[in-house]
Amino acid sequence: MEEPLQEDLATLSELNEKSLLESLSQRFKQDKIYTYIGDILLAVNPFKYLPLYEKEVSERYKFHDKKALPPHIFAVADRAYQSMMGRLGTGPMNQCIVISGESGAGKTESTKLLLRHLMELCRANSQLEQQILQVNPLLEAFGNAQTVMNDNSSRFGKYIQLRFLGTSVKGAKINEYLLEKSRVVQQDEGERNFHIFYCMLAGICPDDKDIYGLLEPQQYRYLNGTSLSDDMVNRWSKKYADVCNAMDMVGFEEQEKVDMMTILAGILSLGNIMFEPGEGDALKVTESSVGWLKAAAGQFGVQEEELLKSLTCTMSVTRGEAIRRLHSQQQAEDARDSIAKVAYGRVFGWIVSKVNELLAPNVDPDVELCEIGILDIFGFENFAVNRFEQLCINLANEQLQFFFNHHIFLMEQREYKEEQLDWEVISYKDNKPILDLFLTKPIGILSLLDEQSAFPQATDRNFVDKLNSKFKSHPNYEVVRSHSPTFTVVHYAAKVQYNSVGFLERNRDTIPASIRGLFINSVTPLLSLLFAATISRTGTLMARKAKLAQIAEDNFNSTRKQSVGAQFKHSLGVLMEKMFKASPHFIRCIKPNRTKSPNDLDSNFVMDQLRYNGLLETIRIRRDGFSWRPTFKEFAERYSLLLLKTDIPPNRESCMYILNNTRLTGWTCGSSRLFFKYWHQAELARLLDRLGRAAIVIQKNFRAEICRKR
Ligand code: AOV
Ligand code: MG
Repeated sequence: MEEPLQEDLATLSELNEKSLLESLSQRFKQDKIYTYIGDILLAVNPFKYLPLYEKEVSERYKFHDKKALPPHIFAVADRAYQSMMGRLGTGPMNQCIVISGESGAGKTESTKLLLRHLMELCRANSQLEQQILQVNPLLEAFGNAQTVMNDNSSRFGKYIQLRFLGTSVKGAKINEYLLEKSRVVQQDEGERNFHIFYCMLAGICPDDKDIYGLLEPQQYRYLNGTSLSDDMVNRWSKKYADVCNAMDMVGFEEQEKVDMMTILAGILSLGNIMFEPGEGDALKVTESSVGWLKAAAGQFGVQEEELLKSLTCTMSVTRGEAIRRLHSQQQAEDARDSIAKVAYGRVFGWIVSKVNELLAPNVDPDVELCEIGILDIFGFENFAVNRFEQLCINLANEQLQFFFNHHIFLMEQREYKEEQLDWEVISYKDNKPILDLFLTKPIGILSLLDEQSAFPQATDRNFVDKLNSKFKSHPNYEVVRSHSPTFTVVHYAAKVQYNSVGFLERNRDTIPASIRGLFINSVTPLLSLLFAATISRTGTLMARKAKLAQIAEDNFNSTRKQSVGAQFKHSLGVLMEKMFKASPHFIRCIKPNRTKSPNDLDSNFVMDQLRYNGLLETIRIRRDGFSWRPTFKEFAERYSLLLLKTDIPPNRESCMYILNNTRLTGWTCGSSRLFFKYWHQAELARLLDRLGRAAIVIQKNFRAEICRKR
């Protein structure tokens, strides 16, 4: 007979790296991809379809008893929902579900499953719930792309906040973080542009294709000459239908969709424009790209000469005099690429702000809503070449690891100490020094980058020299001796070598005023709106655009002058603050192998992830520690019901009295609070529930009695 497999690793009697790996890989072999560590869920990506998410399964996990069913992602959604409503341990409060794991580990799939189950829990099948579910395909089309690590890799981070009133969902809000815009103009070997381009080219009907002026994918430089096989055409065109459907469901207007597609077509044409020396110092477009210039100008709704001007020269005003500076070939190509990036970035930002506008809760502003947030960021990345984007992505992952450590190890053990519990300290790998290396002012990587970005003459090499001189003895920094300007950061997950070429430019991310001017005057309403937003304060906007511009401005304005790094740091800070105030639920995704294959668990690769995630220590603290620590007051107020009383003093004695009545074991008592194991919350909820049911029976009998007497 087979030995039963441990569903909760916090109950492993023998605990070491080997036994942990053994348990996980045995479970994986039987397609048991979910495992608990106390209240934390481990999810190993199966890379194949598993019949785990059918409607019946979802039904079974609704308001279920955790112990009665195998570990599941639906159980996490269920617990967050129950906790939000105050049915578990605490009063009603905001929740956040934090999903982590490296690129391709399964965070985005998990997010979708969580959303689905949460919508099931709300029971009703209203339009709003359908809209919320349709947001994902839409955002994925525009924000995901194939990378060497993941065929559907998120190239932006998102925090989805579901807003509830009582048990029903009233709206949602999405915060997005740092879309990897550079992908629009350049992809490395084995990688692709954002999905939407292929969807559009494969799925659009021939008539529309003519209207938008679209050609075959292999003709576009920004798509790296990719041609689509029949199979791919089928897949992508189905996706295109989904995207169109999602836009309709969420509530995009026809004209908006047309504008958006036209802008995307314009970006593709723009990418094909090449330059060569013309008369004197001036540049001209090559003969073969004259057509592309015409096409791009048409698609962007601007004058061909104006577009050419903004590509080939920069206008500036010095002492009241307009000065024209001609571009070099390189500068013209950079201008072309930066127009493409900024246009795409703004379309994406606009989609998100539009979604938020459409999903905003329609309730009185005074009504307080409860929230469940789901964080799905881009996972840790280590490519052959790592750029500014990877630096930001990996910083976000450090921040998340810090959040995890803080909750699981730091806060918990700090309370043991404060309350003088007899406790043998569990040490963990603290990544605070790495966060400091990035974020400290005035000498952290990001502030040094800002400092250098402010000098027009500084180079990417200067920046690395600065880093080398400041951090050469930092334990998480390594100087690299190389011709190219590179440096290494020893991250919590792995050592990553960054190539700083383009760091300054990407951090500045400025758009030349002439480009802004060009697009504001576009006859494509959406394009004009997207660029008008940033100058609306000068009052140059037409009244018709004012409201729309305000919406867009909310989205862009705060970000106008700051560098990309500073802005990212700020938004991470705001996110963390929000998450620290909520009650967290953790899902740790594990990638079983590097090759995206099913039925293959690479022990060394998985062990690495278990180690850098600190999972052994996590199991130890969940096994031996007390993850739920209410104060005497919190506990007495909530559980005095168990004594069928509500008016007992909220002190230690009352708590003892209540607890001694329950036959619960394994808890302990500090000087101002109680210390419970992770499973106690559910047991107490069960007791309350039973009592509730008993009360109903008593009431029924009582009523029956009265009826009989009458
Ligand atoms: P990620 O979000 O963690 O990576 P995804 O959620 O996109 O990773 O998962 C990568 C791929 O793994 C998916 O496209 C699926 O093919 C497969 N997969 C993940 N979870 C499951 C599951 N539960 N069942 C079946 N297949 C699954 V990144 O976004 O790259 O960090 O930036
Ligand atoms: Mg993802």
